[in-house]
Amino acid sequence: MAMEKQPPEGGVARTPSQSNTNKKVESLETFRSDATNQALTTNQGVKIADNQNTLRAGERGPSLLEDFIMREKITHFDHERIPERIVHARGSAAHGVFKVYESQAELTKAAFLQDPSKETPVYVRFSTVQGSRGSADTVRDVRGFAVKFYTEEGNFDLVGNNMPVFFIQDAIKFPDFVHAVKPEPHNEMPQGASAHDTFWDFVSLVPESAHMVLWTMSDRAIPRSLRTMEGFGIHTFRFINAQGKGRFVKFHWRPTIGSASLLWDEAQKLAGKDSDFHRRDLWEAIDNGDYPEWELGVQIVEEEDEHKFDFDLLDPTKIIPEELVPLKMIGKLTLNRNPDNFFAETEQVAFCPGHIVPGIDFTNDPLLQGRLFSYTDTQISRLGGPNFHEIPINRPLAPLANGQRDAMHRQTIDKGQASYEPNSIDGGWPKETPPAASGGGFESYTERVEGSKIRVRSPSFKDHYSQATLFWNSMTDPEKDHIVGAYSFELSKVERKHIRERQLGILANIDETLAARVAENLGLPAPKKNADADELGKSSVTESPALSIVAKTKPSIKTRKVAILAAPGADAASIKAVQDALKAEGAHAKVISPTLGSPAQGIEADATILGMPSIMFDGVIVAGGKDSAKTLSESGDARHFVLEAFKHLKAIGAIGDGEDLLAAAHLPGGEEGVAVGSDANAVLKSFIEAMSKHRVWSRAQKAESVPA
Ligand code: HDE
Repeated sequence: MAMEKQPPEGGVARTPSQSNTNKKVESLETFRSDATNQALTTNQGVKIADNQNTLRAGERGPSLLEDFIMREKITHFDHERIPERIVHARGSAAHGVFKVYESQAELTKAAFLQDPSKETPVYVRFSTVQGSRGSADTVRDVRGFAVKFYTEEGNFDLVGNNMPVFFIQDAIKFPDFVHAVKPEPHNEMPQGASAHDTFWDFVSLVPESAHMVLWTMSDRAIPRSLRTMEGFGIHTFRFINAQGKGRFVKFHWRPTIGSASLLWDEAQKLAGKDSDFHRRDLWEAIDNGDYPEWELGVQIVEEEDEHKFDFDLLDPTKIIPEELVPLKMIGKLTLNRNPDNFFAETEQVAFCPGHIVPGIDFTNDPLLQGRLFSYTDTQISRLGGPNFHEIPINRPLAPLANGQRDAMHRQTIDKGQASYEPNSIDGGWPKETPPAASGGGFESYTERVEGSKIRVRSPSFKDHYSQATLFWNSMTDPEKDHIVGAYSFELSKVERKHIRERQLGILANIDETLAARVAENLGLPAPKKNADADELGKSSVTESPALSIVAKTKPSIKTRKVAILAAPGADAASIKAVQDALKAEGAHAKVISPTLGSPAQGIEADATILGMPSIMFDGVIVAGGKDSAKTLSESGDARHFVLEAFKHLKAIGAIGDGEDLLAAAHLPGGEEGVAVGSDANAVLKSFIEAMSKHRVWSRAQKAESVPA
């Protein structure tokens, strides 16, 4: 029998300092089941002799109710699914570790932020928001970026997104927002997309959404990879140090390989050709040893500076521009292990913004305050009761003991008679731990609060446009074009004209040129800014390069994917040269051929042209060899492959006769980002240089006329 016994849990006296990374791994290992060399059994441990046939009365007779083996198997199967998450249903996750660069004792007493030699285990789940569990990865949507730190002082969940702001300011609006963005209730369409009437109806009526909607219409909503996304805690939190001093903090995750996005055309095609595109990319990167990494950055604001900004720190629709408060990088997150079982780990992991540890605390952000309630509540119906913390992936590394008992699916066998505190029967255990500079019990930060019991929005939350304008002004030209394209695409799908017009009004309050460009595509008159829009507030920062992805591109091709197009008769030497050069740069090359088999001596095709189209790669190189070039030039699929790569602004290279394919596809040589020639090394040099910029932006206008 494969299952192992549960370890003892409640009431075990262990000191907090005992734990380390290995313990988490060990504690999870205790629950892992490996059926190697195990007999097939029922859930009661009875060995099964026949797993092929139901017990029946006679060879051709009816099945018998007494067949406990068949009934147990089918009953369990009937209940395999649990409710998917109401939002963020589609997700992928991985194990990893977090290490702080140096002690952050001045800022916080949180134990996992003190010692640079210590590794804290983490489990990180990325997700889309709108679509159901089986929806496509590359839809236009916000991405969840949820990190569970298994610290020695208990679990800390940083449940963030890949955008630093949110659609609404108050938690009470969340069900409205989610009902509007989810597929429409009458026909359950569209899946995984916000391009429909109810979403735009809601956001055009709720101007506080303007800033975040602009982010979702930007390239941030179609990341190239989960590994190239930034992450944000969004809300302002607090750090508290050992002396009890509190400071405000915003959390940021920055990918070390830099940020990159898809183009909208690629994202849409990928949704059909590989709906697991992001999930696969994350899995393969970890499998290949290309461990994804992010730096943790913090923006710190002293308490006395709380009111010095032109926005409210408690307003989750605002960023703190880095020009006002720079990012301080304090540590690194590395994802280094794929899960063993999707359901047990990724589907059952339960995050909650309320899971914090001493040294970290909340603020009064009204969105955060509502979230503190919602997440535990949702787990109760999703995971079947209040014992979800006992599921292996959710168990803290820190020892736990309390008087909580029973309930659905309780696994712990609590010893002793006293499930209350104080008690004199079990020696008074478990007992409170007074707060202390380190290792003490959790103590909420003391904050003076006074006011009337009222339902109002603070007037300091009323500026809905100036940071949206800041975002728009900080975009490069191609990014602005993409934003115009995204609003135009989405609003063109909205059936009700009055909704399109109302949203254009919001855009005019952000930027009249933006509104005019979208209006033109919708065949509507360009609206003017509302007379009072500027009265609502002004941003002291008017441009912030940190908000642009293109402006921050890191020149590297590390972990990027390159297709080497080759047909039978290809030149093996040039293929080998390409493979070696790309490997040396940390990129991955795949040989793509019209059919599987061997296009050149000693070279095997990794995939077919139709099986792995150009949208799955960051660049394409056509191998040399006369026969190969002839076959490729005559193939519509091969011509489409390079045309599409050209349209998507990817680096293209052709060695020797390989250039014939570019000519057959009517791709002129000498274009920026198109390297051709008989010297493989020279071609590779320019190819690598072009690909390290991720895309050849200067080609954008020309690419528009390419029909691929
Ligand atoms: Fe969530 N959110 N949320 N959210 N959220 C959930 O919890 C909720 C918000 C975020 O990978 C749910 O376990 C409310 C902001 C992520 O498992 C639910 C409000 C941010 C994930 C819930 C918000 C997030 C969730 C659904 C407004 C970024 C996926 C399933 C007050 C800072 C975590 C679940 C994972 C999931 C409620 C707004 C991020 C229903 C009420 C803002 C990354 O509890």
